[in-house]
Amino acid sequence: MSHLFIDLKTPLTGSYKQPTGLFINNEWVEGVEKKTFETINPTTEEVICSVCEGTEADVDIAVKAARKAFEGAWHQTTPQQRGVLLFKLADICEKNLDLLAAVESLDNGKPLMLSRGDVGAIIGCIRYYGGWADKIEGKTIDIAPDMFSYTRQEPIGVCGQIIPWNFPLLMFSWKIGPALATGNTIVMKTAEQTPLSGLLMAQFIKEAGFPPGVFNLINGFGKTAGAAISAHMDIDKVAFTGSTIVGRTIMKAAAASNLKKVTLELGGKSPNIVFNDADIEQAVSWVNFGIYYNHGQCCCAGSRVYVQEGIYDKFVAAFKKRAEANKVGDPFGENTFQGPQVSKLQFDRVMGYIESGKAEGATVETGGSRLGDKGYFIEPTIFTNVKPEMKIMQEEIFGPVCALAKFSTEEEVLHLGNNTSYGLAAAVHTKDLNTAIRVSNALKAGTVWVNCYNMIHHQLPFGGFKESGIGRELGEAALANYTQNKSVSIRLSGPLF
Ligand code: TXE
Repeated sequence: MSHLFIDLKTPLTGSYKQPTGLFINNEWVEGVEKKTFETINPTTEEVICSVCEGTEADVDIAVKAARKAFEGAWHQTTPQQRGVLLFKLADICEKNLDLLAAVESLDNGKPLMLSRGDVGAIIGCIRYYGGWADKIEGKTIDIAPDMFSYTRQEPIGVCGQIIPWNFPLLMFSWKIGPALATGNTIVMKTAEQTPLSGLLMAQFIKEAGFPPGVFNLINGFGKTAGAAISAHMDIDKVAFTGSTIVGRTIMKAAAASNLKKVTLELGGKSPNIVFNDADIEQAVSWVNFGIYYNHGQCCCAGSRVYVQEGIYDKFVAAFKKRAEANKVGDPFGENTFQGPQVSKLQFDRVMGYIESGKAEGATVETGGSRLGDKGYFIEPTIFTNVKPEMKIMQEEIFGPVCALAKFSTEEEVLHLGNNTSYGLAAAVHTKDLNTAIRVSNALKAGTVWVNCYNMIHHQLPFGGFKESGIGRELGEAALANYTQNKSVSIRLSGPLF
């Protein structure tokens, strides 16, 4: 299997062994069709390496391994042992923090300081769900004197998990944590743009001592491996994070196959609202962080900014200055805040939105162009005078592009904020507690931040209202996605009726 590892280098850690195979039944294998695909460094536009490509036949083999583990070794494992394995995995991630962060930055383009934050977050998430493993409890329910009834929270079975490229490691941990804690087995597909960090995680899962077949990883494309997961007759549940359009496809495939359970975490166009009484300096920092964090490639990015008329001019001037101070460049460079977009396709998409904003008559306050001529870098861009019907105010751009508009009343901004098919996140900036609570309650979003942004935490449920998704990840809420209730009723001795 040595040909399924190659020597790669990162500027932070020097050389290391990168797995490139598919990970099935705790073994590294080539795909049945012996295909490979390249992963590109978005900073240099050069090929980093090739990895094996899995297709439908590989998904099928992985599902068989996952089914066997689910019925066998994993079923025999106690809840506490499952927790201990997750703690071990978190410890291994902690030991390899620099490597995981560097590989993430290499493959995805996110600055090292953000990758380090992501690795810290995955360690927290995996430990959190390790803690839940032996705390999944049913109830006894008294229905009649001669009956004894109780409920069990049982695992669902083999879970398909399809994840995107914007937070490869973080999405990995959000998916495996609750699934493994509750006793399920997994066939995961990572995103074709960013396969490398997931492969390291598979290696660490084996090192932690998880039995064969509990976790299986397929590198591959959506239309082949991803579609095979969502249509598979022996996968009991599919969890997906990605675009709304693919989310619909997955639901259709689930409905047309075995009605597997579906949870979806999809796109957003989140409103970030700044009232006249906000602390302007603070609000500017959070609005900047809300849209430019991870280069705008966040499902919950605060991409629609509404500023009240009393502070509008002052806010726009300060925000422009702040955005222009963001350091854009090499992810491994010191203090870099924004790296390249993940791929040529995403770069072109975002540039297309910038062109549409210009063509529709919005004002480019700053940015609006490519940065440099190598790597998929885009200037932090602010559009003002953006009308509600413009594409840049309506659609998810998924890049460092902020659409900003003025409002006068609370009623008006609530209408504007909620006037979207999405409902993932929202934020409000104000010093008035009444306004903060009233507006938070009225915003139709799964998460609302007050005087901050992007404050996601593994203890708090995260997910979408409306077309932003189905189900909640993180927190205790995520356990519900991976367990099913069984009611058991025992008739005690006594007369029959
Ligand atoms: O997403 P896709 P893309 C949004 C964002 C972005 C747009 C397109 O607006 O600009 O989506 O990005 C797999 N069956 N988000 O094209 O295609 C795919 O291989 C099964 C928001 O990259 O949805 C990858 O693993 N799976 C988002 C995953 O789906 C399929 C994060 C996501 O890719 C499939 C990413 C199919 N038919 C993009 N087609 C978020 N919510 O954070 C693709 N995939």
